[in-house]
Amino acid sequence: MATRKSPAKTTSQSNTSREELLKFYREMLLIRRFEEKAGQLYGMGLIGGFCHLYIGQEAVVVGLEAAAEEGDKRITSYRDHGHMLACGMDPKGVMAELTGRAGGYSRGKGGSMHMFSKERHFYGGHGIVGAQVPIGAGLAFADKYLGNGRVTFTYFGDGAANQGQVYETYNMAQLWELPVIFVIENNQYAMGTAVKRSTRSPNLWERGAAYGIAGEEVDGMDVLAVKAAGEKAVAYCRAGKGPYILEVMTYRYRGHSMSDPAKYRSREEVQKIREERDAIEHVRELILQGTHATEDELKEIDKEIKAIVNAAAEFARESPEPSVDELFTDIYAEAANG
Ligand SMILES: Cc1ncc(C[n+]2csc(CCOP(=O)(O)OP(=O)(O)O)c2C)c(N)n1
Ligand SMILES: [Mg+2]
Repeated sequence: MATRKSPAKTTSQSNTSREELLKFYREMLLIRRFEEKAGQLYGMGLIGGFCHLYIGQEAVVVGLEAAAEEGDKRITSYRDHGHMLACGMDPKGVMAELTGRAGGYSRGKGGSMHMFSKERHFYGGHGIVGAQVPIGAGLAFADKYLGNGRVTFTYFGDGAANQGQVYETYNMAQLWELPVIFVIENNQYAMGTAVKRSTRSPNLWERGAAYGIAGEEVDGMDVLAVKAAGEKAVAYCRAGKGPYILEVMTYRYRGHSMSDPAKYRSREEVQKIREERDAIEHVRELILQGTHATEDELKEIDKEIKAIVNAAAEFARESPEPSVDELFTDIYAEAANG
């Protein structure tokens, strides 16, 4: 990724209000602090199984959610905590699910990778790499059938972008002109495989051209650029022109999951991106340079966010484990007419 010389290069900066910058700052910080806390709880043995943190990628979901409207849908992989927080799910319910407690979104039975919210139109949380991509197109198919003008954000990683089912989905989505935005979160690595080691065609969004699908690359460390690209993609889909691909260039600071020895990259590489490209730091600079808020006001926001995250962790720890009867619930769906 190129080094950001100055925050002034941001495209849509002049149209950005104080309120919006502060909103982005708050939302990205909530994800970062929440994930740091999840990492701590994992270290304490309070979260079991796998836990994939989103630290470093915050601008992707926050920017795209700013382009979404009420009723639009989202679906993603196992790296899903940020997506849930950004679409308005309650941090308490998410943290309680991570810790396997009854107060969680799946009543403690799903964990990190299996959470859903009908109210917030969040369709998971999928542990099988790429599995959410055809499901995302299916959601968009339903919306097109119903003619409700909704758009589905279908997120997947650079590693998933090499999966066959992605291309079967591209074909059908373009054939049926489905209102789906395929968001490739290119964080440069799959589990430990760098993009350049897994593909000779590094521009992943360009693969849509084989199906006639439009798309573009976006700077995923710049929340304003992500929002602008998201608005363009949403307008395209809502106009009935079919699917759109956004390849959002980002970076994850932590390991693939909590149990990753990270031998495939150097500490210096991570440090350099944190120092030069961090998305939260970028917005912080814009706020301070534009005198939209003082250091003290930003510290107040940091405090508020920490309190929200601490309350979520407290709620999770106090919530009971699911009762044994829950073993037999949520297995079959109730038939709508029966
Ligand atoms: C079908 C399948 N194959 C392999 C795995 C193991 N696996 C889990 S995550 C992952 C890497 C995916 O990388 P990417 O799509 O770039 O997503 P990221 O983790 O970077 O968000 C792999 C190979 C899996 N869960 N499902
Ligand atoms: Mg990846």
